[in-house]
Amino acid sequence: MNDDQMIELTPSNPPTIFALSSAAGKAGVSIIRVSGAKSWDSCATLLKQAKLPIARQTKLATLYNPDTGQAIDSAMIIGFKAPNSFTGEDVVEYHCHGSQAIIEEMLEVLSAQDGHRLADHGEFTRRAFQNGQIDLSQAEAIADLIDAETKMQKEQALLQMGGALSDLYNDWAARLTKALAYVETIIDFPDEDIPDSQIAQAKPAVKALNAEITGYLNDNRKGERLRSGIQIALIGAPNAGKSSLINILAKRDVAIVSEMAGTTRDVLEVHLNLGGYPVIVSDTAGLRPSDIGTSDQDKIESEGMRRALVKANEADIKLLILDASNDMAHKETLELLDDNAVILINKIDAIETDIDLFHVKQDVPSFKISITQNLNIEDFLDNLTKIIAQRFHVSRETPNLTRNRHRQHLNECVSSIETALTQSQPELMAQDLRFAVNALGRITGRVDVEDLLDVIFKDFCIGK
Ligand SMILES: Nc1nc2c(ncn2[C@@H]2O[C@H](COP(=O)(O)OP(=O)(O)OP(=O)(O)O)[C@@H](O)[C@H]2O)c(=O)[nH]1
Ligand SMILES: [Mg+2]
Repeated sequence: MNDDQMIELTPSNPPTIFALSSAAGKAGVSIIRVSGAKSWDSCATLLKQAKLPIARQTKLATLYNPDTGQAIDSAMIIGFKAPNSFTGEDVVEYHCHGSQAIIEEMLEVLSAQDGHRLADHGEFTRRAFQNGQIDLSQAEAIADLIDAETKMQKEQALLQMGGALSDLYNDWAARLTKALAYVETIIDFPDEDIPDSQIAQAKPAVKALNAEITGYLNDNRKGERLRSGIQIALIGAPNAGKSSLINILAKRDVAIVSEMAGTTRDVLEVHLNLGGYPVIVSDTAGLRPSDIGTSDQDKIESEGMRRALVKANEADIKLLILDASNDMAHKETLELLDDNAVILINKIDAIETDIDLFHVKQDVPSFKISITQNLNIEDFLDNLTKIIAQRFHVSRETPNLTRNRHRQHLNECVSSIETALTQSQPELMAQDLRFAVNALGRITGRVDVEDLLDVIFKDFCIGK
């Protein structure tokens, strides 16, 4: 675009944007997307004499470089008329052969077209939001869907993109607005025959809603965990078999295994897909009594143990590994027993008689395995997947909160509701309820969020 083609960047006259929307590099097909008021004009230029495609119908045609008159490619073209497109604007997509030369020439030709410029990160999705095609939580879900590496990450993103979280937030906002309207009636008609107890009557619905939102907030961040990976820490005495287990899980020798106690010193992480759930398994240093000595080696081991304990505390699931052939009641390991623990009794091949778990809380899931002899490993993994599925499942009925941004606004909402509930003056209660509704509106973008947009869309790729 040269200077005399520069167009004003106002919301009413946004430039037409274009980008390679499929992945860069050689491919069977590459898709170049153009969105904006002039997208059909550039299509006419590229088609030369040929007729434009009918909206929403594909057309196979030769695309020409208007400068050279030479063919660029034979491509499939599909066009959309505003507002019936992803961005809500006129859109034309070119499905070209996925060659570097074709992509480069297409982008070069498009950049020379009147009012066209290369799209910024996430700009197509941003326009879809700004044109009311989707709300902000749906826009975020598009980024998650593209980033999804496992089935459950994909399901969570798909539900959110389909509006599961939007519906939830909008329902909460509608219920709050109803309560607000009720309180405002009291303000608007102070002289009418509305008893003071009316304000008391508005409170139960607001209280119930507060409890519901708080319930969602106390969800152990399972939606965020699903996005980033569920943390599983392998914890146990030296030589219990932690590194042997991580190697089996990773299906490769990621960690050194040896009969020398204290082999692992640092935390080693492996990313896995367990039954569709993304998990990050950490191998850690074996735990021993803390007064192990003051030599340099002891200091390194102490630091390893400190890191192991940090991992254990951060983990969503702690796999406490006990050695059936050695100290089954290993104190430092069993001290970490809590609701997040799963017990693994390893090396059952090395003992003659069966063992019981008299020293362990009954309600903690426990499994007896032998890693080296491959005994019960599959059964253990199936059950571990079930435990994960139970805690991190994805459902439309109770969609997971997936971002800290949502959580922050929900916390603002809850604190405004709590203040509202303490107010005896209807005016003050109404004001707090309005704050609470606005906090919800900022999640979906119904309330002014211009300041948030740059932050939200900067993580998107160009072309999304
Ligand atoms: N008999 C038997 N030996 C096992 C089993 N699993 C692991 N081992 C052996 O136990 C020893 C210690 O295994 P590692 O996996 O290095 O143990 P670790 O818990 O990582 O030990 P540290 O890194 O020192 O904390 C190795 O010699 C393994 O081959 C098992 O199921 N049965
Ligand atoms: Mg180890």
